[in-house]
Amino acid sequence: MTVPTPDLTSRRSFLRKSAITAVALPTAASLLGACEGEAAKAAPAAKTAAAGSAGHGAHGTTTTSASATLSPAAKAAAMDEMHEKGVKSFPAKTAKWGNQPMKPKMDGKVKVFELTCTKMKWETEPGKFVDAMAYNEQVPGPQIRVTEGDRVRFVVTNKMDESTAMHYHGLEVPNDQDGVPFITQPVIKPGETFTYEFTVPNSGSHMYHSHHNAAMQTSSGLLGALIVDKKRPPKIEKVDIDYTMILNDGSHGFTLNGKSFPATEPIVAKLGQKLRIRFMNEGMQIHPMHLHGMHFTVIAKDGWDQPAPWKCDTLNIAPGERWDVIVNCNNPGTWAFHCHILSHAESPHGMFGMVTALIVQKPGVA
Ligand SMILES: [Cu+2]
Repeated sequence: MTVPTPDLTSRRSFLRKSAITAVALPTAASLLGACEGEAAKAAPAAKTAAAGSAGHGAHGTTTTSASATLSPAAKAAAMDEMHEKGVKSFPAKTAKWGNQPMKPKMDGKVKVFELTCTKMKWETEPGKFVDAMAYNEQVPGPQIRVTEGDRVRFVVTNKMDESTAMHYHGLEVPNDQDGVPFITQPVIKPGETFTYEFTVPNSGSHMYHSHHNAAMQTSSGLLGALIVDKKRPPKIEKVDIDYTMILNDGSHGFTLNGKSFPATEPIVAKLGQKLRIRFMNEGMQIHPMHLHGMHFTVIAKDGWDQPAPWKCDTLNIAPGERWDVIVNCNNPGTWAFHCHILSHAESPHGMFGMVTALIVQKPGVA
């Protein structure tokens, strides 16, 4: 995928060049500490923020003997260089994507989804491997898409060393299929398989996730999108691009679909296309998602149609919520798209975490 190079100001470029020639600037990373190499760029900030500190401002404040002697202009240039390096590396390559569409096996008219839970390492950004719990070795788990009225069966096998259970968040299933240990079912112990089966009752953007030791299991990756199409979708739902964005904020740091900037996935649209975004928050914090250059038209909350579509450019996604929005991609360019709790998106070392871009391509661009 080709991504247009972001438009950097000539002033920043001048500062960087002049600092390098005038004061023989060492690498920005060595000056501000901690950031050796491509991989470590945003990791310290993400780690700090994930640990519950304010995040922003926690890094880059350590004065080394080298940086103490720098002029203010050189310090500014060093900071700019790190920010530029992060942006230029977007979208950075990592080992594997989660949230991949899953095709069911058919048993007569029943759609069967087999999901296996394992512990594994997951690369959230280049070189940063975190401890994950995953369905079918994906974080988020495979994207499951069915239609209202479908008969579905979920066969969940636990190959982890702790128990689990699976809940269908947003679906109005029969009580004994709700997936809450000791309320509606026993736990699925290590080595066991549990089968859920029901007729999909309501449409919309929903989720499946662990409901056992969930603050740990869900933040570690036992989650996925469960999209239920209407039998007869209304005109407003006829779109060119249907994109699901799952937010998370636990032990993996601040992630969009299991990845942190600059390893997040850009959304690429052609000028004039209609884009649907399904926001889903599987984390434990709120995330006001903000798109530059174009507004959202909000059409559904938690899978339920809004009485009338309404417009905004910053939409707060609380834990457990799903919001469906339409974006008319009528403004060409590469547009920043990020959480507006800024400590979830940027540190003195540059952008990290919940940042991606919507790229609206002019006609003729491949
Ligand atoms: Cu946020």
